[in-house]
Amino acid sequence: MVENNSMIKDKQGFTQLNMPEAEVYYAPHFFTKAESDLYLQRLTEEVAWQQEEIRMFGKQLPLPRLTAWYGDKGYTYSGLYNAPQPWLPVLLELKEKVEAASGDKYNSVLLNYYRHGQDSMGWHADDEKSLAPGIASISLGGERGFAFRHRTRKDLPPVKLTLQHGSLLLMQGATQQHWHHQLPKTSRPIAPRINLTFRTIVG
Ligand SMILES: O=C(O)CCC(=O)C(=O)O
Repeated sequence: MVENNSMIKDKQGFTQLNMPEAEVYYAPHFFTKAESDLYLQRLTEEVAWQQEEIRMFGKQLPLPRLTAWYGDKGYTYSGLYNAPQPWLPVLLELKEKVEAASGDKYNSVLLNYYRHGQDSMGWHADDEKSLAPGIASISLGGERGFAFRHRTRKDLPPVKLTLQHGSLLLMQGATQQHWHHQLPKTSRPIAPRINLTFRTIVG
């Protein structure tokens, strides 16, 4: 569900969000309910989830979510180096499906496991020089709010959506240069959620 946005284009079940200087497409039912339930179960069981820590305010703090990094190349974000683990069959299957839908090719995937509503991801852009602009984001499990805000144009309202079980969000073009995004905490009781962002590390 897209809250305060008009649909400006439809391609293969995708709605393009009305965001200047961005190319963002959302398909709420990219996977069927049965497929989504099965992928959620497989990923919960098969992925080597880790509790990473980051240094903030002079302290080592646990990230408010579990993470895992798979693919051909390692990746550094928030000062954390993620050594790649070899692709699991289930991840290669998902990679093929999102590549066919987006027209992009990916060589790695970051997985996030949000155990409850207090797990979250703060405002950021995936704009590292080592990343190609196209990112494909799959959501499985408890539905969570997600928001974009323009990095400099304060006249533009934030764009909010609910990321549904089995949905696919494509962030392409100049999106990361001009917009930040976040997955805020919620006080609602909420089922665990898995997010996969397929990415391309260049160089
Ligand atoms: O869990 C989400 O939907 C957000 C993930 C995200 O922003 C990221 O991995 O950069």
